[in-house]
Amino acid sequence: MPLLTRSPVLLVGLTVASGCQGEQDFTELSRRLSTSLATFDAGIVPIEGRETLALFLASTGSGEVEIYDVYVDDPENWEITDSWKIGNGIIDSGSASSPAYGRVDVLFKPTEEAFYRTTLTIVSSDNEVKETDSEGRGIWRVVLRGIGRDPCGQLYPSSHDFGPRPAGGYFSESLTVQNCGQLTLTIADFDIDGSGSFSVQTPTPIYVLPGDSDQIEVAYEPDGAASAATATITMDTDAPGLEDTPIRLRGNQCDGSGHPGWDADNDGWTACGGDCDDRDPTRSPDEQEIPGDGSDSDCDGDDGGFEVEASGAGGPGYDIEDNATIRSQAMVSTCATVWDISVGVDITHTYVGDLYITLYSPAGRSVLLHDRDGGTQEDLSGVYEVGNVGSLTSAEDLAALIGAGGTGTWTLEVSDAVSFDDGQLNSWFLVLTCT
Ligand SMILES: [Ca+2]
Ligand SMILES: [Ca+2]
Ligand SMILES: [Ca+2]
Ligand SMILES: [Ca+2]
Repeated sequence: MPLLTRSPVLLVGLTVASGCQGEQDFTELSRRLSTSLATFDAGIVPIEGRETLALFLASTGSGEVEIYDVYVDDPENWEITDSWKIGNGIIDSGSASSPAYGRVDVLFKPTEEAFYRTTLTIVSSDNEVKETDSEGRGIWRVVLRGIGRDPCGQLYPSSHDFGPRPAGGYFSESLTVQNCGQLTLTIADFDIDGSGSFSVQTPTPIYVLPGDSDQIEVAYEPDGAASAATATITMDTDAPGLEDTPIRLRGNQCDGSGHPGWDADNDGWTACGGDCDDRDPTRSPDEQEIPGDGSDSDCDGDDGGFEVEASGAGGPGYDIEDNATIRSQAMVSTCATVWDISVGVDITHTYVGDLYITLYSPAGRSVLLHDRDGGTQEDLSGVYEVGNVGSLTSAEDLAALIGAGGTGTWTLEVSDAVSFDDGQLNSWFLVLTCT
């Protein structure tokens, strides 16, 4: 007996047992239901994914509790499973220190990126809870929360140009996938559209944890012809951002390429991107054109400038007499700047060593073409050119006339400085390259 009195559990048990039996006809049993939390979090769940929330229902009264119904305000995103119906929804009696448990499993199924919140209501035979429905049944409410998110992935770079590559080689490049979200992202597969010379070497599936990154290795194996190749790789992934970011690859394709391999002379222009001479860094669209130099410096397809021809009078009336000077004029209507010049003369004379020939430009410059050279040679016919590359050699270089204006009157002056021999200026002409 003293043992019994020192055992509170047993005492309570005895008391309850005797009380119940004695009062059951006129006193209702205590039916009490509760949950451990007022709010349950499902956490972050992928769109179209699902997460199970387990809510334990504690029965702590002296009577069993019957669950009549469990429902949520938002059944589209929160699905109540039938778990609570096990045992016909009846949870045994319990006590505060030793509850009996029932369970409600709820599936959280977010359909879009959003914060979700719903109220879960449990209708039961709980007779101690404050809220009851119109039929006097106990109402217990808890809040369910969850977040719907898409996995987030970023790819960089999203394109790669392998540049000019020899056939038969193997070239690879690593691209980085960064998980930019709070969910694990999955790349299930790759789909390659384009040249079969490209492949993805990284095996699938690829899982990238939040905050982590992973490498995707893409390879290029140029075929025998090493001809231009392109491909677009799309990813089968649960990260919409990645799904919308195709990987674009190219190899041996100069057109539109910025790959340095196509710029052999390092002038910043590729052979297909506007460099008309990829062996010469002084020729590119960046260069200034020098008209008339025989070179298309700015790669626009021509040497620059335009040619102007003009001729002066000659023949009868243009006799070259002893110790006398004659002048003949040629008119040039448009030549802002002279970039190149050649002068043709046709003179009959029995001793050209008597002659001085000078050309005057409208800009006030002059060049001595003939300085009593040639001695006993008869006649003078040919062309003077800049740099003395013409059939006639000038005493002073015609280059002195370059860079100055050419519009206006050009004058050829012929002087015979010695007696005895004479002749005639038959004709002369100018060919100018102008801008
Ligand atoms: Ca170049
Ligand atoms: Ca070049
Ligand atoms: Ca040009
Ligand atoms: Ca040029």
